[in-house]
Amino acid sequence: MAGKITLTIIKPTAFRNNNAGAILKMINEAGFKFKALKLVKLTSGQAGLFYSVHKDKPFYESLVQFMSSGPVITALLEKDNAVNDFRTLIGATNPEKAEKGTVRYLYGTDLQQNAVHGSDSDENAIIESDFFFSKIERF
Ligand code: IDP
Ligand code: MG
Repeated sequence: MAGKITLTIIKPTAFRNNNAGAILKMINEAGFKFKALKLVKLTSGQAGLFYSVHKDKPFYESLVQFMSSGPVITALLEKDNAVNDFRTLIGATNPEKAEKGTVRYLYGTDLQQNAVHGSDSDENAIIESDFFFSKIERF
């Protein structure tokens, strides 16, 4: 059975461009509940750890640099079928290929600066939630 949680990050450019409020509203209106939420600035070490599955990809260094370039909002979200429904809400990785009306279509500026992260599996949703949130930060 599909899990009920997923982890998102509103990436530095989307936050800097004042799109966080609109994105959080879309997330809420799509039926996700906030179980945890905070504003943080990652060090490059922390961003590197978060994206370590991509460490052999050509875009890794640049991604790590980008993700540690400014504050981000991260949230633990709850909904039935959370991982898949959230990826539908945000659209394809490349904003140019994302469906109209999706978060990445609306707020992504390029393949790297694509506005938001969304977990890719139930297993990674748990790992990523544990990366950001302690027990007393969850509701
Ligand atoms: P996802 O975020 O849709 O799950 P992943 O393949 O897991 O996509 O890639 C993680 C992040 O790395 C993407 O959201 C994007 O910011 C960045 N990225 C992915 N592929 C490329 C690329 O080819 N060039 C530059 N950045 C990329
Ligand atoms: Mg991914």
